[in-house]
Amino acid sequence: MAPKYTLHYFNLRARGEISRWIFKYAGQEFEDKRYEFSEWPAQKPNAPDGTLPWLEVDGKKLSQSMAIARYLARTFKLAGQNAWEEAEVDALVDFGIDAAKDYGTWISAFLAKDTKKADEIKTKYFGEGLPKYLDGFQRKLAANKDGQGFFVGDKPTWGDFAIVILFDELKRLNADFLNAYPLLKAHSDRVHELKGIKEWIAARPETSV
Ligand SMILES: N[C@@H](CCC(=O)N[C@@H](CS)C(=O)NCC(=O)O)C(=O)O
Repeated sequence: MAPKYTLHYFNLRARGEISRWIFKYAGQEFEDKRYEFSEWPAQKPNAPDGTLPWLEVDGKKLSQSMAIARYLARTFKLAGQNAWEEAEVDALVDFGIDAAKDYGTWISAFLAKDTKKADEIKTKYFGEGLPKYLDGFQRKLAANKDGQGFFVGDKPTWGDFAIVILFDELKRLNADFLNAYPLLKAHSDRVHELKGIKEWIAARPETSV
């Protein structure tokens, strides 16, 4: 019998969204369990690391968003076709985490309602911090099939999902930031059109992050 999957997370995209895209692209049923912040204190003791997200697979519990996404990607053949491709995908995902570092700083300043500081960090991020990563992403993409396909190999991987999800979040702050990167922009469009992903983007709950 197929395993039963439940993804426990807040009602946010944030650290839960890569795993949701993997399920949707794989056409795998799962329970998308979303907690309100007020429900969390009572739920916290059930989470293996005391944090969200966590994944339940037939009663077994797995914590840590990236371990969960990597496990699902391996399970549904979205992690790369061999050990080298898997490593390239992991490197791509980690590069995405590096690229997002200052974004987290911006969010913290914003949540602390220090809007002046948030604006300063945001301007610096899009003007100085992010471009070197965008150059790097475009270089990686261009090195595979002239940038006309996906980042690694000849089909989508969870690395493509991780980067497009990051870019979608950044677009909410600065709609035009990909204009100078036509290959990356076309890649995002390609991923958004994938079966399962397109329907999910249209149907998912609207949330702040
Ligand atoms: N490294 C962990 C971080 C998990 C994390 O900090 N989750 C936040 C929500 S995004 C959380 O659980 N906050 C509530 C708490 O720590 O009690 C992961 O990637 O899963």
